[in-house]
Amino acid sequence: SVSAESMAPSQDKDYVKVIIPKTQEQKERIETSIQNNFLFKNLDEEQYKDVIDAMVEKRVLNQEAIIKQGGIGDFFYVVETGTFDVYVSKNGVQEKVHNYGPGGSFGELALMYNAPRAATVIATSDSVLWALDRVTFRRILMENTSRKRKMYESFLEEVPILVSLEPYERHKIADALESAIYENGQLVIKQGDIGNNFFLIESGEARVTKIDEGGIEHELPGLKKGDYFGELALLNNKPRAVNITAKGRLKVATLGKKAFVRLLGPIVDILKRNSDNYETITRNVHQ
Ligand code: 1OR
Repeated sequence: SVSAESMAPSQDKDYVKVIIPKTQEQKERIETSIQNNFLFKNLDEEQYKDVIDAMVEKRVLNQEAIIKQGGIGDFFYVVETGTFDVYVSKNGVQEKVHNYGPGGSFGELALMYNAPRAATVIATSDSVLWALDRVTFRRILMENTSRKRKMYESFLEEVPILVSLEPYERHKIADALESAIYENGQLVIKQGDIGNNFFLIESGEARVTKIDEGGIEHELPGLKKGDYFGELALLNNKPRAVNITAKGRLKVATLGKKAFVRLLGPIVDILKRNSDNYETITRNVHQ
């Protein structure tokens, strides 16, 4: 429309939509496969429909290589059923670096950066994939994805707990993060509540307090930019152990529980080890 064009004058309208005819049943299978995938969040109705229209069903056999490192990027893939292993070869040595199951997706890097495929992806069972062509991927999914990865990149690089991760692992975290603002005095976490989110402090500070059995609130060491909180309830499936309150204006980036488990798996041991320190701190509170 005219108004849309005037709002986005530089946008390239010179494309033909890819439409691969499919049954209602196929469309439903795609919707199920992408429903928990962060790359497909925040699409408007038309974009969502265009993505589903453009996807192609691809059945692969166990041990088939769907992507070869160094190859040209043609498609982005979403896993409907089955499992995949990812290998990166460096100096002639091939190393398994990752794996995917239903709902996972891969092959975005070569499309985003016009780069050769960064890894080899091999099916480890007979599987069903949905493939999205490069042009549709770039037109609809890329902007959001690269905006978020860029937005959180420098911040995540400076979060101490995440330094041991690969850059690509931080990218995946960026895909899943949502920012939220709390004003001075606002409660972010309430002691005793069920925990659903993990938090990183993007800017500002937070107060930490614990109410003892006698109902008295004790002040614990506070939190600042780059610190994290909210992991304990998620690690242990226990109620929130403390209150966290914004001290001034507080900006946090949050991960839901499922994303936390999936994306922070490699550092769970560090998180657990760090949480042993809390016991020393809280023990002092009860004395
Ligand atoms: P692609 O288009 O380059 C291969 O094709 C895909 O494998 C790639 O997009 C990613 O979607 C996916 N490094 C690079 N690519 C990876 C990695 C990875 N894991 C999955 N892919 N890792 C870093 C290894 C040094 C593994 C991080 C856990």
